Amino acid sequence: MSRIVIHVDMDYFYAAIEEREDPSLIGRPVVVCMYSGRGEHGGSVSTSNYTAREYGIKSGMPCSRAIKLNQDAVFLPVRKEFYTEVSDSIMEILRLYADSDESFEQISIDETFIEVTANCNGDFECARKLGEDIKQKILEKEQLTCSVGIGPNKLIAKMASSENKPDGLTVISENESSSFLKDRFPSQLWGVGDVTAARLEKMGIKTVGQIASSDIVSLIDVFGKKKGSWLKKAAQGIDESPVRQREGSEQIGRIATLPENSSDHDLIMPVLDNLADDVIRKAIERGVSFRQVTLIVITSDFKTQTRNHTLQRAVAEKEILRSNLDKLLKDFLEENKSAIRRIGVRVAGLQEVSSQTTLASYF
Ligand code: DCP
Ligand code: CA
Ligand code: CA
Repeated sequence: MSRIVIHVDMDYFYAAIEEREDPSLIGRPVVVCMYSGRGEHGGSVSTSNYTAREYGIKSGMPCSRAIKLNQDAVFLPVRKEFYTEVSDSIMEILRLYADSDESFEQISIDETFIEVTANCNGDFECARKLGEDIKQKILEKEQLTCSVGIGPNKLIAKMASSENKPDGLTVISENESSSFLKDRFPSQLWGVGDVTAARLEKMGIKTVGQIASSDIVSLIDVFGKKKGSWLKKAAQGIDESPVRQREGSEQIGRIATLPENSSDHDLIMPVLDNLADDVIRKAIERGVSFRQVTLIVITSDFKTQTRNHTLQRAVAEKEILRSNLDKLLKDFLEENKSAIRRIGVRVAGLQEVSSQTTLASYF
């Protein structure tokens, strides 16, 4: 059975959020800048929308240069906190598709690997449907587009997602991997940087296919054992690295089955209260506070839904958790008629509690 990994990358993320918040920006070149505070235009470009990219404006370039490329572009300062909140909500949506909590790997603010091997039983058509569903959910809930890549491992999934950007969906099955790779420049292989690309060029290697058919001994000669064997495998589309939860992206969660299916707030809340107690106890044990509160609901028809809320600051206080869950549950019950079967609590955005004073305020 083939492994199946989904890679999701949001399109022009910071700029897309700014467009969503202010639709009058749509159609104009938008540049999001990380201002350094030195001079009016000191700083570098975080990202730009696709209209601005047509003028050559790119991530990483000085903002002063971007202005020269297009004086009429809209320049906006980075709002990192806000983008992180949006990112958290997107991750909440994506998490539900993973085989398990451990098979979900967020690699940056707008990018994630999701292992769906078990969920799809190795069937790429099933994975394609999940990919379509992911795109639709993110669009519905966040009004943002993303590009999805699906492959037999992280390497292929990652490269597939940039194939049809923006708003793309590209599926590359195990059989298609080598033809997908073979005519590309070595620099396009995920993990090959400028230095490696230049060395390969010197060896007369111009395509990924040529790496794949190179003698491994000569690759190891030039790149050393580790990198040399990695190159040989990667060029053939082989990548065994697991999808795994990153440190700092952990969460604490508890879930329970109700004594009977119910849509009665007064009946459900005591169960939720106990779960919240457990979660707080665990957070205190681990010395962490949290910023994101999620209510998980599994209805009598076995559908899973979540509702989440991001707090102003990280806390680990029972009362705050309880009142947020209470509100999320009320909102849910107002919108939904089907009875609830299982209920759960999850907190994320965990932060180490460093100072004693903050710890004391737990109790
Ligand atoms: N970012 C940044 N500085 C960089 C690169 C990126 O601050 N040098 C931020 C802004 C981006 C976000 O990270 O919106 C995600 O980076 P990506 O490389 O995924 O770029 P985008 O999402 O902006 O565009 P694309 O549609 O090409 O993925
Ligand atoms: Ca992106
Ligand atoms: Ca990215």
